[in-house]
Amino acid sequence: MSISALQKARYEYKPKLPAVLKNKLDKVVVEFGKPTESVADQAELKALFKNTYGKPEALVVKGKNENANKQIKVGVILSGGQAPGGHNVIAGLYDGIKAGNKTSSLYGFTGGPSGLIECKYVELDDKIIDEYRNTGGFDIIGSGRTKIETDEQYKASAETAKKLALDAVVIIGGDDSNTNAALLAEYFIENNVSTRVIGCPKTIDGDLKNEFIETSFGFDTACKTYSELIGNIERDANSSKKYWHFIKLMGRSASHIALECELQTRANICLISEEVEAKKMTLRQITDDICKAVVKRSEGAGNFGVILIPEGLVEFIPEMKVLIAELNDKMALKADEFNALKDFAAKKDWLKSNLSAVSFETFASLPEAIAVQFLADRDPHGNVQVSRIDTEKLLALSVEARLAEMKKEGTYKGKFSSYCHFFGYEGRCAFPSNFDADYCYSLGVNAFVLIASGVTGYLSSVRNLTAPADKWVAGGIPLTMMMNMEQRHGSKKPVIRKALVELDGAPFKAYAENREKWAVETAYLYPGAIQYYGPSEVCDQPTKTLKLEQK
Ligand code: FBP
Repeated sequence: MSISALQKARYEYKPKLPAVLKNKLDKVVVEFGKPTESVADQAELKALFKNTYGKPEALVVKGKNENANKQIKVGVILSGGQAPGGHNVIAGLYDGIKAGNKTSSLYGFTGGPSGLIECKYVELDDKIIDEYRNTGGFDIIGSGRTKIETDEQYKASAETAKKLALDAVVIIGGDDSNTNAALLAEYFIENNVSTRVIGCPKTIDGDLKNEFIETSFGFDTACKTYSELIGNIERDANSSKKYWHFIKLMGRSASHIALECELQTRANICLISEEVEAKKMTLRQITDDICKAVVKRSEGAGNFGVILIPEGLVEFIPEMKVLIAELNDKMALKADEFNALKDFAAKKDWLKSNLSAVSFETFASLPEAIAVQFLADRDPHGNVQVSRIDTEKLLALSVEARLAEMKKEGTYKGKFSSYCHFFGYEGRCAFPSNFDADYCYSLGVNAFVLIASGVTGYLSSVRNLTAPADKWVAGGIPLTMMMNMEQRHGSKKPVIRKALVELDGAPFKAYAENREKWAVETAYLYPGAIQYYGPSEVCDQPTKTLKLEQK
């Protein structure tokens, strides 16, 4: 196999670990804290998770662990969208398992959760693991978005667990996948399956976080990759001074990626979905705000600029939010009827009699090319696939139309020419930054410690992440602690609550304090490419979001 020079060098990189995980793993145990409660809907969740609700927090500390050297069998699943560092979680888990007992086995379920359901797996060995250390991607075993939700799927998962005599399954995933991990842990206990279930917090979106999960892995690398590209575009825009760039950034509902990239690059405008929702801003108001900045810059800096747009924005614009919620419900409840409709015209007709008048009006006001995207297939969790809606184009068209009106009115004299970009897939499989490489490897080793401690229904947690890795704190957080009840597929379901951008949080405030200046002046920052080798202040820094949150 031919490999790049960087890949070869990254194979040799030794991820940094928290001090406690550098001990021999039979010399660490977990210490339990107080029982926990879910973030909301305690009674409903307690009833649904009879065996796993309310478990105590776990902290990894020094101590003698007699179980660490037992021979065990563990299965691992990569679930959902790719995030840099997934391979290192598996490498850390593998190294932990083998350090405990060389005859223990790690099975990688292929293609995501469906691998567990269909019992499709590969046994991971030194050769496979060594080929993927410190590399991006999920190609070691592949990923998938199958949700384990039907009785048959639960039964099949239990059969696989029993057939392979698994001591544990580790699910590496985001909020939805870890919700699945919680349900599976409960199902296994309820059905006398001894396999334990441990989750790992993955998602570039950065929305799986709380007091104990400071960040999900992949967010750091993805944001740094996008910020490099945004910085390059800013320099290009500032050189030619003739284009406005509308850049949509992945992140699903949460605007964490857009906000982090804004702090790293100081683009002229960064829309924050959570603020749009809080201020109930309509598409027209958002358009007017952008136009104000375009006009001001046309009178000073020039006819150019850069705008960052979180991919979930449409879901937060009040009229669009109502429309999407109605579409989600109707498309789920009358799926057969909807799926039988032949073309867009037939679907529009059907919507006229199935949506409220207001929502139908909103739908009809969208350019057809964009309206079609609102009707695309939902993901297996029932969410609209926001990455498929060209919000950046919707905004660019809307701004262009408004500026044309303003020109007629004589309130705008500049020239407006726009380019649209969408950065998402570009950042999900980058070589993990040192931060993500270290964090992920630690999460993997820590997952083994949790397994060896006999817990189930826990999320591997490594925190104190703005300190040097040596000072990171390892532990486990009960999955039910992060859950509440939400409307999904037309009914209420237990789910891990998404952490959206907090408008009174330090990262948003850092932007809000500067945004008027950054909109009008050209205050761009050019972060450049991720550096893997060199001084620590260049190579090992966590995100600005994390630093501001932990100040
Ligand atoms: P996860 O939530 O599974 O981590 O996925 C994150 C994400 O990259 C989102 O930012 C994006 O909306 C979505 O995946 C795209 O999904 P897909 O990979 O199926 O196109």
